[in-house]
Amino acid sequence: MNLRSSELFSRAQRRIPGGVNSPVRAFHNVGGEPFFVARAEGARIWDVDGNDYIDYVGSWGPAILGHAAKVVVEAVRDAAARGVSFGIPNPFEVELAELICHWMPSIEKVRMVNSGTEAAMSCIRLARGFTGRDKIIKFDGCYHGHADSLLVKSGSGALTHGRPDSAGVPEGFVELTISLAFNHVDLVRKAFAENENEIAAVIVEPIPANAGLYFPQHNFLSILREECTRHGALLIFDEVMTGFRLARGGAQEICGIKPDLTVLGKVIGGGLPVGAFGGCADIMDQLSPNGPVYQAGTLSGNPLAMAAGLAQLRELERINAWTLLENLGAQFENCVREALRESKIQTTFHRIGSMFCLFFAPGPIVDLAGAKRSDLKTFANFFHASLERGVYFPPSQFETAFISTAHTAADIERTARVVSEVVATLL
Ligand code: KE4
Repeated sequence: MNLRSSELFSRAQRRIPGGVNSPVRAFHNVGGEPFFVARAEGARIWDVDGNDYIDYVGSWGPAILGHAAKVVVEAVRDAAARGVSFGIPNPFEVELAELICHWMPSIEKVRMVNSGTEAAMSCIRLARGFTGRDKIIKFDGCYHGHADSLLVKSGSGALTHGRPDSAGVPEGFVELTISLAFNHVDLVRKAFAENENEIAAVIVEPIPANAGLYFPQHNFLSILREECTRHGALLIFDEVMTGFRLARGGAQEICGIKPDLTVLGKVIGGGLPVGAFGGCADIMDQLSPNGPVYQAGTLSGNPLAMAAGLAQLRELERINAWTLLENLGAQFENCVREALRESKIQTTFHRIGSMFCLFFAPGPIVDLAGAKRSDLKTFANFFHASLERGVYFPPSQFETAFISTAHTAADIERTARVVSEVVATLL
């Protein structure tokens, strides 16, 4: 038993709901108590009990360069010495906005906020204000943060804790949100037909990664694009996880589809609290102060977060991180598939770039229903056995793991050995 973490957790539970500031950290999906981190560097984290782990959570995505990346730490240190918050326009905001618009051409204007939740929530309000319509379509298992209108059949922690529809969300809010099975084109067409001229937007994770990781099938995303255009609804890509990770231009660069609005977060803040949303100028100009859609934030465009995000994104480009991440991801996939080859356990391994998920369920898995076939008890045993061997995967079957540019071939080979050892114990 890790005494220090356990002591901290019992204290935390007295003053913090569930002992955590975000539910998925509580290990409820895998059982046991969370460890407390002492420090992290590169692909490694050290807990307060003296254990160290190869980290495949990476702060749930932001640590794409690994932890405590030199360029990010120095940028934050330099910015902090000149003041940590102003509430006044600062040059970093302009530089980051210009970089985002350059890398993601569908974004002509962008507004900074402080989390992915805030970005998605604001995007929905903007879509409703721009179209004058109230209803939105989302997809079962996709997670867009915890704004009321989006906590309907959500993924990530809501799914992990078996409450995809949260308490406290008024029925009236939920009635305006239509949640459909991902990859089911017929349901999308039916929803538009039954709600003609009422759908403000379709919001989607282009690569769903909050119910584990699975992929759009048979031109699903291009059909969403066509249907939105045909019916005068806005297409919103939630790229909080995929943005600037899967490619310099995110998932939309890979699939070649131009959404009307994009939600961003995680990587663009270098680990500091940042979200953003952007898109066509004529839509974004509906936002206050020039337009009628109100949205604001004391810490939006905070100089430290902007400096961290700029440093991280510029470093990604300098080292051509996307090629490195694809190579590391491909090596990881080869090693893990080899490790699983002899196993009798039913697993389905999905990877795209530096994002991966090992389902303890038979394939194919193309939507939430498929992900929910997973054997959660076997996943929990896999998680803990891997942790005991120094490998930290996300503490939920309904999450996606991340490789950073700080992971080495040796880390990956060691991880594959651990996976091979662990699955042999799972019979
Ligand atoms: P935040 O409010 O947590 O910054 O972002 C919400 C969000 C929006 N959209 C997507 C696609 C997301 O994945 C997220 C947040 N991701 C989860 C991990 N699956 C955050 C982890 C947590 O809730 O602690």
